[in-house]
Amino acid sequence: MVQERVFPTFQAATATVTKEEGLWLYEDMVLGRFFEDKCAEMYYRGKMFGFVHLYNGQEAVSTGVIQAMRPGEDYVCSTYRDHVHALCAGVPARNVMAELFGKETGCSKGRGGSMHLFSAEHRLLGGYAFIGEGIPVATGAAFQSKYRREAMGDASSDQVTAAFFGDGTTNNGQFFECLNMAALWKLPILYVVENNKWAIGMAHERATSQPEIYKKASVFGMPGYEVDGMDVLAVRAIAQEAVARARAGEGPTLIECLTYRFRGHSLADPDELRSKAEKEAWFARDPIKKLAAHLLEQKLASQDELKAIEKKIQAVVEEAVTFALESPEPDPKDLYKYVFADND
Ligand SMILES: Cc1ncc(C[n+]2csc(CCOP(=O)(O)OP(=O)(O)O)c2C)c(N)n1
Ligand SMILES: [Mg+2]
Repeated sequence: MVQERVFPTFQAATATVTKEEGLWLYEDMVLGRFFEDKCAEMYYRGKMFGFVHLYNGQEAVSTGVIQAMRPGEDYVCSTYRDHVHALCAGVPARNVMAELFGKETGCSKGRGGSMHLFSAEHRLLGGYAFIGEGIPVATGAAFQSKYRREAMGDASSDQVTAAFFGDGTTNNGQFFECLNMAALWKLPILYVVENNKWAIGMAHERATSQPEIYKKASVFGMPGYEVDGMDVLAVRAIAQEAVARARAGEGPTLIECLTYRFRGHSLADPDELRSKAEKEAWFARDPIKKLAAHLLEQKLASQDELKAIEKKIQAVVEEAVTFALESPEPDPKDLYKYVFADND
């Protein structure tokens, strides 16, 4: 039995969060949760095809990082577990849902599906089915921001990139190669590890010689942090510092968020390998409940305000389903459309 890691402590009371920010963080996480619960329902009703990987439990990571950036302007690069990153980046729920249904109105025009969400407009660089595939793409995006600014003299090119990926992925080569280059060239990027302890059915400690991933930053001369990934205020505080450093030209940061997925690896996974005790311990750390408790305790929100947000988001998700159901399928005559960059 492997010992649970001791969480770094974060004094939530010291986090300066205004009422407006607190409610926005809450709304953003509730959107992620409700959207995904609806995905599960729709998947089991046969409305989606292929693999669907949900993010339930990990919402504080996506919200904490992306809301510390300039969503829609800065770049976000995801994995196959990409729905919530897309929503946080500002892709409308209806276009994400339509994509999952394979419809023409989806953000990837119905050609991508769950694992390949993309939106140039929202600077979402994509979901990627191969693990680690997004890391070099994100590193390239960070390079172009710097190159435009420094080599081409475009002062407005100050965008920061966030690359999200899992614990298992940090054992792949791209992780090491890209961290090396990003540190060498001081690229404006956040490498965000969603350490949910598992890579499908492989426990992190069984596959990784040094399970404390943030420590790997030091060999590249890069700052590395571990953070309670179930606490959106803690994640946001670390991300704000990293974004400020990146924007100031001081280079990349590795952030290891300790988190947990509340469901199986994908909706096709019976989730029989993780113990009941482990799951229950992590369910008790639900990031949405944690933020709600903080907002209530600090008198930044009332129960009624939180309920009103939930009601509003429920309607957004219902509307997304109606939109997706009523949207047309791609036309077979357009099979070769969007294959090359000149079709948009
Ligand atoms: C290059 C590559 N190798 C293997 C796989 C099969 N695979 C899919 S998900 C996964 C585990 C990834 O775990 P982690 O990085 O921890 O992400 P999580 O699913 O926990 O978010 C693996 C090995 C893949 N998709 N791509
Ligand atoms: Mg994992």
